[in-house]
Amino acid sequence: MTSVPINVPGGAERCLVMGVVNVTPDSFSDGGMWFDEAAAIQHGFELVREGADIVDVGGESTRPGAARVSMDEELARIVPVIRALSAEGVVVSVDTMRAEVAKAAVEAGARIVNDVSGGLADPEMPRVVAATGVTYVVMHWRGHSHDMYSRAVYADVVTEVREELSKRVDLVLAEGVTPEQVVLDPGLGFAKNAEHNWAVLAGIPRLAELGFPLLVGASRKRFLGRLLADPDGTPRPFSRSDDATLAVTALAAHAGAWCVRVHEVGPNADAVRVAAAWKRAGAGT
Ligand code: PMM
Repeated sequence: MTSVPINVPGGAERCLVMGVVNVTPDSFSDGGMWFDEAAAIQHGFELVREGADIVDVGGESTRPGAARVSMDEELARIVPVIRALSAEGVVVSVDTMRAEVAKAAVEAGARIVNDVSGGLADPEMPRVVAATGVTYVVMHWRGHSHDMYSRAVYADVVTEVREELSKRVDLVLAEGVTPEQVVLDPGLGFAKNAEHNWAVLAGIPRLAELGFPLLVGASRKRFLGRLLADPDGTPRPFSRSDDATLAVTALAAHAGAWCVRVHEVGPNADAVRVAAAWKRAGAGT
């Protein structure tokens, strides 16, 4: 089993694009749209046609305030989708915090475990990832969604996210995960308010100093809607914040992100190519 899909086509020259398939009735940005199995599978293939290097399949919403789903429900939602996409050669990542779900997903063909809790929600997760040898996205996380904003307290958010991620890396490596398997993610919006998210984005070069590929998930998040609020303060709905997502994608790719996790793949795939061309020109190649 290959580990970090840095080798997926184009990965060396440009930031990768991870398209999102939320097989949930209640995700923040696309809840309900791909809840039906056939619709989810079709959407995954559509994202690949639009330029996704990776398709991230999740069965549990992590939107602020979300309640947890049972493991059986999570498995039933995602395993058939992962199996169908993987069977056709799609690089699939599974968005889950549960070790047993990760194991079943890898058995169904997933090549990346995207654990928004970075191994904190289920202590078995690093061992399962170590045993399977797949890529492991370790995201910065301070607690489950139902009360994560109470944990959004930082003196220096970039320094603290960096230190906390570094501790998670030490722990997962101690459990047998290899450094080549690890991708880090600062977890935009997870126990972070808008100001924290902007600081984290500006801090990408400092987070990259940890020496691992970085995944950035800004797509359609609330901090973009807040930035683009009407004069009366009404936040821009996520459905009209895709252009702002694109701007973040271009800037994050230029700052050195390894991959961006997005809902609208086509325009973001264009944006990472723009950033790559800009970088190449700057490097004189
Ligand atoms: N964000 C969401 C879900 N999964 N995974 C990673 N690695 N990084 C993220 O930022 C992230 C994630 C929540 O977004 P959605 O519900 O709109 O998909």
